[in-house]
Amino acid sequence: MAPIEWAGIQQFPPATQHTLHELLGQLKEKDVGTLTILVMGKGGVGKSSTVNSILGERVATVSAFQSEARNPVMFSRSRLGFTLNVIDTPGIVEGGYVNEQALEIIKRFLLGKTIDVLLYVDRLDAYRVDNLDRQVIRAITDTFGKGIWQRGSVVLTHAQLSPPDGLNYDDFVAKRSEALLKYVRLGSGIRKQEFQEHSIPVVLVENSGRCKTNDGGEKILPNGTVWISNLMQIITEVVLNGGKSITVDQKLIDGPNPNNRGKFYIPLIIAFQYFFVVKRIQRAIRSDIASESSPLWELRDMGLADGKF
Ligand SMILES: Nc1nc2c(ncn2[C@@H]2O[C@H](COP(=O)(O)OP(=O)(O)OP(=O)(O)O)[C@@H](O)[C@H]2O)c(=O)[nH]1
Ligand SMILES: [Mg+2]
Repeated sequence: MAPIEWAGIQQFPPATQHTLHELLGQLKEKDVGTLTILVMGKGGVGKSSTVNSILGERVATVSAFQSEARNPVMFSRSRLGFTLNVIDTPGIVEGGYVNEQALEIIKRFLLGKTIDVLLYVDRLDAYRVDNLDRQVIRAITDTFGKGIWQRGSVVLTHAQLSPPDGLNYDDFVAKRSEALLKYVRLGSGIRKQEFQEHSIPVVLVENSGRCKTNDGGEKILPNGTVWISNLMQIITEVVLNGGKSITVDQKLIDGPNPNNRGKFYIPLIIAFQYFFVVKRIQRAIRSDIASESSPLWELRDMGLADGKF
């Protein structure tokens, strides 16, 4: 079934449409004819709203309250021979824990699909990162493998804000990004150096209808960034510069955790250590006992050294 025409693109101001067409052109030039974006994150952070903002259509269900939706939804649109797929997913945190069942449903939904970009969504106006963020990142990493982060970007919604404590906007954004990226690093288990070499972009988003606009009618952030164009630009860069797309196959679904494959050898290593190390120690102890003469420290400990120390 051919995807329906991307009508929403015409909702954007001319300048944004121009940028989007240019980016599609860049992708097609590199033989990328399909772009599949997976949107994930905790509940209520603005995932569905971001999907709607990207498409320029109100298709994903947005709710101010905890949504009942349990199933991912994929929206496919085509434009000039190019196919854009955006996958909205339910939040994967419930009652302070990662909901494994929700993850399982997402995995099964993705079977046979190829993810080109992961958008990990959170809010800019959250002032703390905690262990739960780390667990969410770990759950995503365990599901798709570390490689997903080479195709990942952190999206921060609610970006039209006045920072607290008199901080300036860019400093606030830098601080929040840094804090969150640290948890992405810890949760994904990517080594510090590798993480620095392949930095994960952070993109700001303001989904509210009350977002400020520039003279051309394009939505802008407090620092002047034209955010829809910027978001699509970063997504394009991630595709063109990043690692490999992630194809979700049966092996990824029921196979061992893709990051833990080497752990298969752990029992073998332990057995090896037992035979070669423990046995040798045992032999050494036995020969020690056989040689009878107790060392001075042993005599001392037994109170028999008679002041020889
Ligand atoms: N001001 C503002 N509100 C936003 C933004 N993004 C989302 N919202 C609001 O936040 C609430 C939750 O948004 P959703 O898009 O439904 O969030 P979600 O992550 O899809 O939520 P779940 O699917 O329940 O996990 C809604 O009331 C949105 O209108 C944003 O960038 N700015
Ligand atoms: Mg949603």
